[in-house]
Amino acid sequence: MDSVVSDAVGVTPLVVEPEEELKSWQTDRTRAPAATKIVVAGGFGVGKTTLVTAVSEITPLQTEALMTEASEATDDLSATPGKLTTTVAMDFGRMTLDDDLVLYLFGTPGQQRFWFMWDDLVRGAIGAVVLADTRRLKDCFPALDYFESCGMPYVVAVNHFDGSELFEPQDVREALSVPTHVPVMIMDARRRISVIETLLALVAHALEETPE
Ligand SMILES: Nc1nc2c(ncn2[C@@H]2O[C@H](COP(=O)(O)OP(=O)(O)OP(=O)(O)O)[C@@H](O)[C@H]2O)c(=O)[nH]1
Ligand SMILES: [Mg+2]
Repeated sequence: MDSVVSDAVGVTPLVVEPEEELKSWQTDRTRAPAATKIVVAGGFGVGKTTLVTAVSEITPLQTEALMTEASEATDDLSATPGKLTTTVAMDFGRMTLDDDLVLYLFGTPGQQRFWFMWDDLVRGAIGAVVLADTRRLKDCFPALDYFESCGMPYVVAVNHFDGSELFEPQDVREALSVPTHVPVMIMDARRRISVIETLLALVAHALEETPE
């Protein structure tokens, strides 16, 4: 029988749940999980919010606003005709990579008029995923330039949209002039496994670049 605690008349009795079995890493203080911050950047509508949503183990924080006819001239929706909203501040999600490593994912807003927020969003991050779409490669140049100039480790992740031509990572590397030490991969922002592979590549790369 569940034990019931009630010490005052009229107070709803508390049902004490049997104690959840704690895992070793939850009790071993020397193995407290390291929390790290990762930024997901890239051009407008490339799939940043989709990536954070696909992999987050908590309900992601989203700041989506409906797109209206007023932005037709500014925001090119030809590559993503089904897109109805845009991120106006940030996406936030959490992903536990293993017992020792928790990633906090911060998706940036893609529209140029919100780029001023990047400086705040990247503060304290260990690295960034720069998402690219091969149909509009130039849209990721501002993000590449940004992380190159601030010296933050990054990987280039090509979010392959169905129906678009599939390129080899080497072709993308050459087209974007990405240095050889920076990982370039083809992935699908909708698929959790694919996103995890991308995040693992970023963490490994960030550790190589800044081992301490
Ligand atoms: N087919 C396909 N559609 C995708 C993929 N990734 C995202 N989408 C769709 O593309 C659109 C853009 O996705 P978002 O995740 O909102 O893009 P975003 O980069 O966060 O956009 P902004 O925040 O407005 O810059 C949405 O309609 C998604 O459903 C993909 O890998 N394949
Ligand atoms: Mg978004």
